This record gives sequence, C-alpha cells and structure tokens, in this order.
Amino acid sequence: MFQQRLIGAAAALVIAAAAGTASAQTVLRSADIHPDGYPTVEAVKYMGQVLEQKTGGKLKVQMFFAAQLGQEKDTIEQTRFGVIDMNRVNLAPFNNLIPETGILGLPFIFRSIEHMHKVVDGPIGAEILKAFEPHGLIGLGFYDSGARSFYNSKHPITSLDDMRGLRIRVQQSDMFISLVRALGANATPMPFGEVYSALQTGVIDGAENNYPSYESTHHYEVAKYYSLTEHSMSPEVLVMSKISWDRLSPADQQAVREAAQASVPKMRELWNARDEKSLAVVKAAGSQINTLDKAPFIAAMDPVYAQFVTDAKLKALVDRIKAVE
Ligand code: GTR
Repeated sequence: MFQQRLIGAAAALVIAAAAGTASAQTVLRSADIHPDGYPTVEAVKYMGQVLEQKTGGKLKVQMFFAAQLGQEKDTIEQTRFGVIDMNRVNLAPFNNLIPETGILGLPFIFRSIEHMHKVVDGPIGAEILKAFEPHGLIGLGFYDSGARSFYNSKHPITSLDDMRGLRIRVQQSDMFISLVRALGANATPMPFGEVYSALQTGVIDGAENNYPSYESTHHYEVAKYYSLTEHSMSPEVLVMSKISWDRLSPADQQAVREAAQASVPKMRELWNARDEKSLAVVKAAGSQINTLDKAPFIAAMDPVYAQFVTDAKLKALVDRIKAVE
C-alpha cells in the first residue's frame, strides 16, 4: 500500500515535470503534401529553426510532410479548426473561399517570376495575406512555385488544337477548371496524391505543374510530354491557424511573423536549385520538353478573367498587379 503510494507520487512528479516542459515549450504542427527535402518542406523547417532561436526554444515547429496529415483541402479545414497549427499549401485550394487568392493564379497575369516576386513582396502581397484572417487563418508569407505548364501522356502541345479533348487534372479550384476548359480540354479536379495512378490507369491524360512537382511525384514516368505553356504562377502560401495564433503572446506572434519572413529568401534559394535539378532528372528520364507560341493561349483566357475578376475590387487588383514594374 505504502509502496504503491510512493509509486503513485513518483508518477505524479513525472507527469508534473512533463506538463512543466509542455507548457514551457509550444510545438507548432505544420502540414505539407510534399516529401521531405522538397523546398517548401525545408523552408518551413528553416523557419522553425529561426523561431526556436528567436524564442529561446519556447516555440518549435514540427513538420508533417508527405501528406501525413492529409491532402491540401482536408488539411486546410483542420488548420481553420486549430487541429493543425500551420500549413504550407498552394493558393489554388483557397480560390473558391478567398477570391483575392485566385487573382495571383490568374493565367498569364505575371510577366515573369521577378514581376511575381515584386507583387507578393509589396503591399498587394500584404493585402492578400490579410484576406485570410476572416477565414480563421493568418497569412504568414508566400513561397515560390515557379510557373505551371501542361504535361500529358499523348503528344506534345504546340497549339490549341493539341489541347482539344485532353483530360487534364487540375487543382480543386473553379478558376483552374475554367482555365483548362477555355483551352478546349476537359478539366478533372482531383487531389494531388491521386494524380499518379490516374495518369497511369489512363483516367486522365495529363496535368499541369512546375518541374519540381512533376519530378518529385514521378509523373514524368507516365506523362512524358511537358509543354512550356507557363500559364500560371500561382504561388504557395504559409498560413497559421487563427486559433493557434490567438494562443500566442504578441511577442511570440511577432517572432512567428519574422521567422516566416526569414524563410522566404531561403525558400527562393532552395527553389532555384531544385528547379534546375528536377529539370535535369526529367530530361535524363526521357521527358520531351517543348516551347510553343503562347499568344493563342493568352488570347483564349478572356472568359476566365470575365468569370473570376467580377467586382471593382478584384478588377483594381488586376490593374495594380499589371502596373507593378
Ligand atoms: C504543387 C504545389 C502543391 C499543390 C500541387 C497540386 O506545385 O506545391 O501545393 O498545389 O502543386 O497541383 O496540387
């Protein structure tokens, strides 16, 4: 009896000690569908290191990569409900919920990656990050995602004729559905993790993405024609659950913002290196990459703008983006 009580007291002490540690340190769980080593995953890990340093070890980030917590749509919901603290996702799955996010993914809106950087690094970027707040999320920063192009298993795309009738997987965004339809192809929205087997079994003919995602997913093994339409530069975004955010002190919130900002240039470095490496990998594996005249593709995009740039605020946003030198 006495011995049992002693064991009980010891156990209580261990629990109290553990609880002490837990309250002294907050671990932020962060989701990503990409595998370990992918630039987005490494950038968030880097953000975690900066955060740990800034807060003297009080705040830490734990990465759950490779879709361990689910596909993007599901993890976004979990982040809004505070089940996941942070999430790195593309802007596309937010397009239906937050119309401003679709503007950055609009076809051919950016003249170059440099133009996109200037926009997301400036006041327009800050405004779009702010637009997450009424939806239970804090926008912490944008990451690069290069330019998205079409790839398929049938033939190179050199003209709009080659798009006709192709079944193309798109992200779960009405804007991307409309974009593919305006080019004369059939759009199939589907989670990222299902694309490989859909290509392999012929459920779809192709998809669209940047080189690093085309390579990391091994889609190049089952869809070897990659045609440089570069139709969208929809960036990635790092968001935090508003519920988790509200639990932090103002000083810790500031540290989170600063650490996230510090990870942006790091991510760009990692991105450029991976982009080059991925291109080499897919080329060596036999992917056929072709350039094309983009003018007819650009000209076909009017209906997409008409459908998604609907009110004065969004129209002004498009004009302001185009005016950024
Ligand atoms: C990638 C992006 C992911 C996801 C994916 C997709 O480029 O990094 O967040 O959006 O594309 O096509 O679903």
